[in-house]
Amino acid sequence: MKKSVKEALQGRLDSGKKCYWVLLDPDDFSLKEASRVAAESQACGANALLVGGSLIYSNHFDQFVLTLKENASIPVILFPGDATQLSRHADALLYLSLVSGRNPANLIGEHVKAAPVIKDFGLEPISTAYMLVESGTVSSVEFMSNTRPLPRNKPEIAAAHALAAQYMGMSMVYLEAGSGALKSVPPEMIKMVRAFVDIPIIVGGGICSSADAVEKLNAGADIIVTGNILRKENGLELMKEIAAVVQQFTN
Ligand code: 1GP
Repeated sequence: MKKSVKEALQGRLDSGKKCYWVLLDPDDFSLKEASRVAAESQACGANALLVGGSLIYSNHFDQFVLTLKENASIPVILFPGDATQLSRHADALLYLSLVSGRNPANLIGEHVKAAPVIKDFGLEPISTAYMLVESGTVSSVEFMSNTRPLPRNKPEIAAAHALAAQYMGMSMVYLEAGSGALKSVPPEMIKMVRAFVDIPIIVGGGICSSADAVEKLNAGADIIVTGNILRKENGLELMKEIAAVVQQFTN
């Protein structure tokens, strides 16, 4: 039987390897660009493609996901900002609870709306504790969710949130500085979360170089996410470098 996305991911992490995921916001790419970026991301060594955004105003979401599936064989995982960002063409979705905030819509409300659609589409939900970390400016997630991020110099608060999420049965923790963050998630915070939880830790937001990625991996991250670098002139080169250090990393 084919392994689920989560089983395949866990198998990779259990063998001591790390993962690199590339995030694509459907607003940033035409379908033609998406097909090229999907193939290039896979060629660079990305382990999965994430699709989503805090606010999406383009109307090609479903077709966008299908285009990625048609042009890459790595899993396409939804990273939805709300219950409207669903597609039957994806392999799985991060069933994100914004546990750093106290907005019931982002803790359970959108999940209730999405659940019957997820079942109907046969999508694999991966329950994920989404934790927004203060990063120097107001992020789209902060504004759209109307929640406050975790203070970046209080790793113990982040660790307590992550542990609570693990105790509640969530499968992964996502430490998020926000797309295009000026300051990425501090290593001290990743270290403390790592010391508290056994579940995989995803880190994203403001990671722009292989050195940034290595810093997060050394601190205990399992999965590195980048999005914005794709829009830089040398984005492809940066992606290759990040993919290389993630693939070669050993504890
Ligand atoms: C944002 O963590 C992701 O949700 C990626 O952030 O776009 O800054 O790489 P960047």
